[in-house]
Amino acid sequence: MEKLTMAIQKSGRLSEDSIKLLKKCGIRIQNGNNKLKAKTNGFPLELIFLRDDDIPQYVEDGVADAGILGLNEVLEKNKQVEVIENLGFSRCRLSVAIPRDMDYPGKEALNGKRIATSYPILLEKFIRENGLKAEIHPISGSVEVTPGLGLADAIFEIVSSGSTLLSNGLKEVETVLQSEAVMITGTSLPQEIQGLLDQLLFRIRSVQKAAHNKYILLNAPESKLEQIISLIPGIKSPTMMPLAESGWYSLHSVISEDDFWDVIDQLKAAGAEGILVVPIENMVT
Ligand code: PRT
Ligand code: ZN
Repeated sequence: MEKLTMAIQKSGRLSEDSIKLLKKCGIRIQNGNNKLKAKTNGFPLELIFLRDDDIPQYVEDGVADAGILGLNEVLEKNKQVEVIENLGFSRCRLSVAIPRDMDYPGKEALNGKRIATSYPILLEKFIRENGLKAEIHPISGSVEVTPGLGLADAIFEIVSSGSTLLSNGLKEVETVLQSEAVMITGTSLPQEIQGLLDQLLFRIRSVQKAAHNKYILLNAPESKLEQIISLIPGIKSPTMMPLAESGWYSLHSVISEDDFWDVIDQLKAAGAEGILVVPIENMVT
């Protein structure tokens, strides 16, 4: 039987969440992740464990049908691959940072400066698109220490909480890219593999939808039913069950995480009582 081959990061910031996502899709790894390859249970999927830098090349070459890695790395490597899904974890940004006490009237402050980075391709693009003249210093690792050591005037690096910048006396002045983990594939997959990938994507989207929604249960007085039901329309309409106490109903529905607190406030104001909100494991709609 055909199998989908997917490359994920061997060890690093993406590994755990990549495996966790697969697990939520009902996929378990058979023989641990310290080997190069692993079989899985629960889906016709084989995993290859690689450095994230190598994943785009393996996918372009067709050694792996798909891969999970940061968008920043996909764009830097610039291979013939397609980003087919945002996965919502490992969110970070790629930014320009300069010493805290350096003036920054605008991007032109970077003219004539030496910028250290482990993303030279993306930095070159940023410099070109903004018509700047700056010198790129490609280095790997510990980019943030280079201004302090006099090796660079500015840096172009991944920022997450900002604490590494802070502890190195740097300030973020330009956010060039918002990144998160994404799934990539080759540009033309065999039909059968594409079918498997679509099945896997269906599971991933169900898991993501579930993570964005909550199950809500509440008690509503009969006189306020119409108003309360309109606040929690759910997938089709809420479930409604009479309570033992006459004149009261229990309503069950699904609400989105985005307007969660607004809806709760409106429900309370409308007379809902005993509101319970619980996580949803999976959502197949
Ligand atoms: O060994 P391999 O090559 O596979 O791994 P790697 O060392 O290249 O990558 P890894 O595991 O460090 O990161 C993998 C991916 O995670 C990156 O490509 C990003 O897409 C994403 N990611 C999310 C991050 C961060 N957050 C992050 N904070 N990657 C790196 N950092 C580093 C950053 O380089 C900087 O030095 O953390 C520091 C900044 O963090 P804050 O929180 O102090 O701002
Ligand atoms: Zn890497």
